[in-house]
Amino acid sequence: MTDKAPSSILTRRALVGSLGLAAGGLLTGCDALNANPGWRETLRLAETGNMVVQRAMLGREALAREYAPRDIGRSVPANGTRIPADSDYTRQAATGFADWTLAIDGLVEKPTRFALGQIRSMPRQTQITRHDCVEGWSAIGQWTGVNLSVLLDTVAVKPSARYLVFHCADTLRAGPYYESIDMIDARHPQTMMAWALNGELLPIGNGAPLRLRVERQLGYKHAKYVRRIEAVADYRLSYGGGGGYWEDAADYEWYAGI
Ligand SMILES: Nc1nc2c(c(=O)[nH]1)N[C@H]1C(S)=C(S)[C@@H](COP(=O)(O)O)O[C@H]1N2
Ligand SMILES: [Mo]
Repeated sequence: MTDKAPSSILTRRALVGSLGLAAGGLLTGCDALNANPGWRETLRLAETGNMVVQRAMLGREALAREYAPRDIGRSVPANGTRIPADSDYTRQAATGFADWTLAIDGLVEKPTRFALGQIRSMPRQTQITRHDCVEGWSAIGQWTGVNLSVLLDTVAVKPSARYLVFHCADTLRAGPYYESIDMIDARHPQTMMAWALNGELLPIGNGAPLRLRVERQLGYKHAKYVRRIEAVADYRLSYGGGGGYWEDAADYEWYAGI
């Protein structure tokens, strides 16, 4: 990657700014009504309701902390699978993933198989975030990729789809790696399919050629080596029912919020 990736498309300031604007809009030009105690009470109740809703929303939709370039560590350790041994993956890696595709199907209007080159030429975003693994380590890295919403809009996800299941190319002791997230995380402004790390194409250890970044959750949710995303109504019907490899194998929490 020779060009410099632009910074995150949606900054914290932009998010806070839009919320501030919405709140300000509610409070202008109502002096006459404000003199009426009944109306004031109505407003107060509405405000409380808004706060509850907003807090609940912000809890899931707030942005993960972004760091400065000087905070980037020397490398992000490779954890879990470091080199998939599966023959299909090995074959693809040998050609520099020239024929890698990402299929998006299930509950979508237009099931699509994206070529890697297509994905790399889509609008990109870059963010410097901290990866936290349950094993007790964390690492700050700069991730570049396509916002997942761009892909979801292209395939037109159906309203009946409530979760995305990420199918990976690597098989571990208990079976293929997979993960799942809900539509709130899928549509989060920092959720992306990343293809670069620290300004270089994604190394194999970190999930080449394509891995999920879902910044408000712990490391095991960030599926590496993703080759298929399936939109489903219920993740409990896939694989072992837990919604992810470690959820099935070791009872990890399905929602691993941080
Ligand atoms: N396909 C696949 N994805 C995976 C794993 C894996 O073994 N296979 N390990 C998970 C775990 S536990 C962590 S902490 C991160 C590690 O990402 P990294 O190798 O880039 O540090 O990937 C996650 N995604
Ligand atoms: Mo992890």
